[in-house]
Amino acid sequence: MKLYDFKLAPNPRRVRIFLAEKGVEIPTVQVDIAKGENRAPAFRAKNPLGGLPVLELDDGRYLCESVAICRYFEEAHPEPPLMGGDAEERPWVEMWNRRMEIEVLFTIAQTFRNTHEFFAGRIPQVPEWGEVCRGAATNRLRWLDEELADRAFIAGDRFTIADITALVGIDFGRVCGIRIEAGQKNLQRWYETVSSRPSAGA
Ligand SMILES: N[C@@H](CCC(=O)N[C@@H](CS)C(=O)NCC(=O)O)C(=O)O
Repeated sequence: MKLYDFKLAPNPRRVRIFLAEKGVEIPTVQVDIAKGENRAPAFRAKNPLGGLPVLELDDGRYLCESVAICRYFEEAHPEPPLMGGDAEERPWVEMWNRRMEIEVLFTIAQTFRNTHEFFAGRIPQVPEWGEVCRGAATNRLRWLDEELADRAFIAGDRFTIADITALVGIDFGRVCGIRIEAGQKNLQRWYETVSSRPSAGA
């Protein structure tokens, strides 16, 4: 088993943090997005969409999508539960993780993809759409600050995959100038808590 990874990209970091929280170590292979290695035929044979991360299983299959890869490890290593400990908790963690994906990570990633020179010439960029996404991401961080007024973590009173998704999204926001604003005390408190976990270094 091995994980196709790129150290600088947020989605592979989601899986690395998840694995660190589980205490699971697997070999990784760096696929350099900056050099376009993820778009080369050798990698597209593994994932035709060219996205990272990809988990190569021992039977030769390639599991794509960060959350699917996390699910694989949640099932194989249930402790500590990061996707909900029981039937009552799982739908809530799923709801919050979806929200962190769609409302935070996606809007920040779309801002980057549509406005940053890194992607110029690599993908069709629509800067106006990037700015719409920047506004949405900024609003979503304000919303998240309000949500975190009465609980420690995104999905409740314990750390879950939803915190991982929000953390990688917010950290990635640096590359396109999206930051936690002064005065967002709940979000800042949460950020300091999750960033101080050893897994955040993954
Ligand atoms: N929904 C996918 C997204 C995969 C994805 O877009 N990964 C980014 C890195 S964060 C990527 O490979 N970008 C390079 C590209 O699109 O060329 C997942 O969660 O794994």
